[in-house]
Amino acid sequence: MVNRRQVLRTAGGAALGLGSGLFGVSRLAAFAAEAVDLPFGNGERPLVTYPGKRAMIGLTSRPPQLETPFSVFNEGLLTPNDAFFVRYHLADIPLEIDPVAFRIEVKGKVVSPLSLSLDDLKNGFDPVELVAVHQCSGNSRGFFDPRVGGGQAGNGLMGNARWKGVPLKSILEKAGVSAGSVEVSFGGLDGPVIPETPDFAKSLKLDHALDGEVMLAYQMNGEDLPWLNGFPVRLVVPGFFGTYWVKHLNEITVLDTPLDNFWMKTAYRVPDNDCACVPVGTKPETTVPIGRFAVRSFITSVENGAKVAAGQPTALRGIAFDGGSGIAMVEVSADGGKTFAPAVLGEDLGKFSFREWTASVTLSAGDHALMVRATNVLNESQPMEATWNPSGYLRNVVETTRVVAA
Ligand SMILES: Nc1nc2c(c(=O)[nH]1)N[C@H]1C(S)=C(S)[C@@H](COP(=O)(O)O)O[C@H]1N2
Ligand SMILES: [Mo]
Repeated sequence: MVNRRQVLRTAGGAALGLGSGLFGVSRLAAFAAEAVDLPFGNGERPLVTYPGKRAMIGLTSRPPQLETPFSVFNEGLLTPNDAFFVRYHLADIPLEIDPVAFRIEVKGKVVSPLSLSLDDLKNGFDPVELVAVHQCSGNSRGFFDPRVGGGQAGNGLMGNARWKGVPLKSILEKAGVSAGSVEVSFGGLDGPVIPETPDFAKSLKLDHALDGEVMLAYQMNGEDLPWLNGFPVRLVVPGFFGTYWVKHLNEITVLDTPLDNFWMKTAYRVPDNDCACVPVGTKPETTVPIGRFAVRSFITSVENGAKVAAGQPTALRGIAFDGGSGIAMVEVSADGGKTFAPAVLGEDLGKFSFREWTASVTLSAGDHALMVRATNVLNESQPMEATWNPSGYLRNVVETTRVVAA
């Protein structure tokens, strides 16, 4: 069999060695040809290249964590695979996977445990396709004021892709969920470097796992999943934050008690109230696992600080999304939020997708604060003032883009 083993390769074609390879800090520096400055304190980041990726904003190198340069979101509604963000928790990421030997074990409280090959997955079930936004809980954390701990990201830990795979429901139905089960947990091929670090695993409530929307995806935008985005199979949990989108998925376990590991019980929790927020600097009394995305919208066609022509129309374009009800309305303000006018919504790729919007503003000479605000089908919108929580999750304030008209 030719090319049976698939190995994460560098652009030059050499297989990565463990330890000294691409993921060493020294090598990363060699790849950092340019730098970018994210618009908050200590926002200087190298632009780095990894196998299968164009120049990306480097957040950490062990494990690789890459942010999408924001200009990519103006290129189209789907985020190209080579520009899609990368997030890992544990440094021991898989560098070599045999797609023929690869198996997904379906186990725990099931009638018949399964051991699924890629071929079983691709040919043994009816495939589905869905366009959905994927977003890290820590997207935009660098804008929190006061600042909070964790990866200091700009707005590039999100992306929109067409996912193809098999509904988790079909797999669980084939295995047969035993009576009394409450959750399903998911684990991937990556692991901690030292045994004291808790391995990454996440769980979903059983009814969520069986909703028919949660998917085991093996394709992204018509191609195999990029290695760093979870090759060969990842979980896609439409509308929910990326922490549940387990990559290199190889273990599905049906549970009769809730998963209470570090990643469910301690990390990725938000204040248990409507805004998932607390007064600045305080701690929530009770928390719940993070869930769906809040409504967000961005101007992508003009950058902060851009110069535009005074006295004539400036075309604006951007994106909006929410946790899966769909975008009902987008409005734009050219006067710092005093008045808003409706934007025109673009093509509808489905309720989990980025929704494009366009608008036109005519600005007098001088400085202007452009703002965009989206409202979803549930009539939820975005706050004019940023909310706060100690983990830096769920930023969804109405964003401001400052421009100079001349
Ligand atoms: N196996 C594995 N899956 C994982 C993670 C991880 O560390 N290991 N991180 C999660 C988090 S927090 C996010 S935001 C997404 C990132 O997915 P991406 O790298 O494809 O963008 O993967 C999720 N799935
Ligand atoms: Mo994340």
